[in-house]
Amino acid sequence: MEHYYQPEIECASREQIKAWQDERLVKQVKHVYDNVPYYRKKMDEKGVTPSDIRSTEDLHKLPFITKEDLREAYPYGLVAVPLGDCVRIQSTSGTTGRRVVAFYTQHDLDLWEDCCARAIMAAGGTKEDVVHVSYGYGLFTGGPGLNGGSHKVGSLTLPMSSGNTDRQIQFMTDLGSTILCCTPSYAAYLAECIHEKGMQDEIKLKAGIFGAEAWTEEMRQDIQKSLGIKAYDIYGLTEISGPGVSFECSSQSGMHINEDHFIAEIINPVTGEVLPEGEKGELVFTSITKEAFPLLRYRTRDICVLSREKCSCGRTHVKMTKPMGRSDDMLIVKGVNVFPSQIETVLLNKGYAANYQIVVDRVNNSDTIEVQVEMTPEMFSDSLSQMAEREKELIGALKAMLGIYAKVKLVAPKTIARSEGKAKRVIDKRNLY
Ligand code: DLL
Repeated sequence: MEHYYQPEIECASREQIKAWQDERLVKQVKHVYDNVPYYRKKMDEKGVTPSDIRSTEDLHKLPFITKEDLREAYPYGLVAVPLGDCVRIQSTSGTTGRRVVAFYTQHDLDLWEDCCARAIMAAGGTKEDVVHVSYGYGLFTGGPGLNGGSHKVGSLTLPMSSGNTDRQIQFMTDLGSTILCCTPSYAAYLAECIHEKGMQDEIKLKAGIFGAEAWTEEMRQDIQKSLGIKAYDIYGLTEISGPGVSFECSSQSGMHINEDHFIAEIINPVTGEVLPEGEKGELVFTSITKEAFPLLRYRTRDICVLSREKCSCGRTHVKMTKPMGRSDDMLIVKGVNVFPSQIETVLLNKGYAANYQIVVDRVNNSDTIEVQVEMTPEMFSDSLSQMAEREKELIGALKAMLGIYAKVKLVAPKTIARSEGKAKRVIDKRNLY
């Protein structure tokens, strides 16, 4: 067994996991209270002191941290160690005006890379593998995280970063990449290009570790089929470290959360009330081992369900479902909650690829939603009446899924821009905020 599969941790008993969490939580709350005046004020306002937190049962007493807090405390307000002890900064792209800057000590980087190493090993990675990392490098956590994890596993690491698809394919075939790490939308695009070049028999990939954006089960099946691999999901967020907060194992049925480092809760996003296991709600994380940027009860906005059911892989850490959308990315169209993942499910079930864009607008005080979908090359040769028939069929299927009318516009193959990082699926023109 390789070093970074850590059965003594990953398959520990629930009692052992709880004991680790209790002990680390108490220490972490004190660390934050003593060193982060911003959070100390929040605790004081709520009348909570570190001595009130004796175990995970007391977690609910602590105040939440939200993206708004991060913005208010930007850039250094939540750092819990002297800046001289920090060795790295990572950041989100900030495309929604919400740049997040996270800080790491060397110890934090080590633990983060351990988490990514676990993810790679859970996808079958060993030191014999060639790990092809096509997540962006730089401020984005995807490249650096998987790169560090791959080193820890001892795999030969290809730090490709994103972009230059021809070069990606060239390296992949020349060097015999066996594990591909990138966003699922980029994996789908790479697969498309590999098939176009007729090079599918020249690639040696056996697995992919795909995350950083929502993707459906249907998209997994498509990617697995077109690349001839097993596709594993990986989840994480900059605020809590980056990729590897949770990852899929061989059972491909939800992602194990690294519970020795992160305590997960599910809350009602409206009331903040903690929900029992098995209920759908917003995921909240408390990082119990981080030194530089330890967030307590951080509201991720990701909606999912937790499950402690026995996993066939033997790991005992709690599993989270794929995020079913974000509470803040959820579209409300004509008063109805619409998640882009619901639309993707319909499209893939109907034989389309995951190349689509959702355009929401408001005309005469009424919301409109249009789904632009790329036809496959085979469909493109359809007659106009066949196309009209296809649009009608999709409108019906979308209505059944969403409960509202969505206009459908079929567009020619390759007209929707491909992404090398996270795909931009939604254009909301309503300016509601
Ligand atoms: O996306 C970290 C990451 C990199 C994860 C590479 C996996 C692989 P951020 O840019 O801070 O960090 O974005 C975090 O992306 O709150 C989710 O909404 C979304 N997200 C991340 N992984 C998944 C996933 C990285 N597997 C935000 N499925 C999170 C669905 C995901 N959404």
